[in-house]
Amino acid sequence: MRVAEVRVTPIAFRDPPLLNVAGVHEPWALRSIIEVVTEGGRIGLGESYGEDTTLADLHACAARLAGLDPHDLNGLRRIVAETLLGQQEPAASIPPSGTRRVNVAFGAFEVAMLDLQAQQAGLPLHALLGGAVRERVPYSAYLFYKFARHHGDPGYPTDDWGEVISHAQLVGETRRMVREYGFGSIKLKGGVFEPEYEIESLRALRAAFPDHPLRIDPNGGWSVPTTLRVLPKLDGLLEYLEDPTGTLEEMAQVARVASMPLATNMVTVEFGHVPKTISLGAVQVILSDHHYWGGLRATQHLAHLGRVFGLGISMHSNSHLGISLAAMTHVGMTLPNLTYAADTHYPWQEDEVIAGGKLRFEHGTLAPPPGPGLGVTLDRTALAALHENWVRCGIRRRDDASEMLKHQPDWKGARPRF
Ligand code: GKR
Ligand code: MG
Repeated sequence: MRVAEVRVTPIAFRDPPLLNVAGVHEPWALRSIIEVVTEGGRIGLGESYGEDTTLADLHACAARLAGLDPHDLNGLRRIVAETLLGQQEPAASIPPSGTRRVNVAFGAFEVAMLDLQAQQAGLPLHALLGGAVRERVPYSAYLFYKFARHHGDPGYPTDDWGEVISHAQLVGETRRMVREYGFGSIKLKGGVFEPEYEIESLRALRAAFPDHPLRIDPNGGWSVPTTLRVLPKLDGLLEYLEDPTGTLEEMAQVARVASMPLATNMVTVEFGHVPKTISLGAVQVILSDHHYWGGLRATQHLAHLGRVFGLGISMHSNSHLGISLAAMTHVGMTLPNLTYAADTHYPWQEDEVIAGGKLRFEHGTLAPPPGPGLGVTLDRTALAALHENWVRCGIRRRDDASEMLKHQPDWKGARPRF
């Protein structure tokens, strides 16, 4: 089996006006769809970021992949590193930082090549990855405060979630998400309002959902003094506190006094960050993400390191479609220490690029689509329409801050915000 051609298609899909520390989601979220086509006409799929910088990297690498055996993942890594860094990565050790760009591009193609390997073997991807330790992967309800509508006319109907700013509105959003998807745990995207307000929201959620584990993620929006001030109010309320502060050192200061585990997808984001994370005792849970940790095998390596160092493992998400969700689910099935329900933005996305439409959760969990490989194929009509969105929307880089300034011209985005 040899690669004949690699196609990278930028797409844009509808995204609701979800609030976070950086501002508000724009009307269109960007993504790239990767197709690795073999000489025999088999197609392996991947999904990654759609920002112009990532697209440039993916296109540059894609042009050099013809002739590669999809089993040769070391060969893939070599080509990606040579293309993006102009040289090989050091063999002896992983640098303390700076591998993210290579990891992102490698991860995008690695998923597609693993899809091909598994298709050829006639195995579901989780079997190729070593076998399932669970039949289904649990996901959490990912709550956002949100505006009722986008600023201006995005050219499509307003979403039907309405405004979510008050505690009652947030409880309503959660009730709908739990009713429709069956999620058994809850994550609140924080860093939007004063921490005390968001903690009141958590209390309202606790009252409405007494048995659901809760998390809050201010995305580094709180200073250390602010976090230390509000920590006692969070005692007994959270299964983990995600990225309250913005640096490893700050997380370590918080961790020394926090009663709950600290989780991150912001301060430990490459293997080179792991030694310092451990020596500082900065976090207790790492949110893995195959899109930037370097693919599905890297996700398994990270989970294994978690076992070595006694760290919990969960999964991070950005706005994404079904190829990413299928990949997350396959790898999640193979991680013995996936000790927390994974994040997913999927309920917020109405568009889809895979044939058969949206994947369906049961009791807050997902099993991958049946069949060899990832189990998903492309809906070509949808792909063309989503690509057309990308051509027309003009957004080439996510910019939540500029979008927020359209709603609130006096909004201040400096971090820490509180
Ligand atoms: O989609 O607004 C968002 C999130 O804030 C996202 O950008 C984060 O990367 O979900 C993510 C997180 O857990 O930090
Ligand atoms: Mg996070």
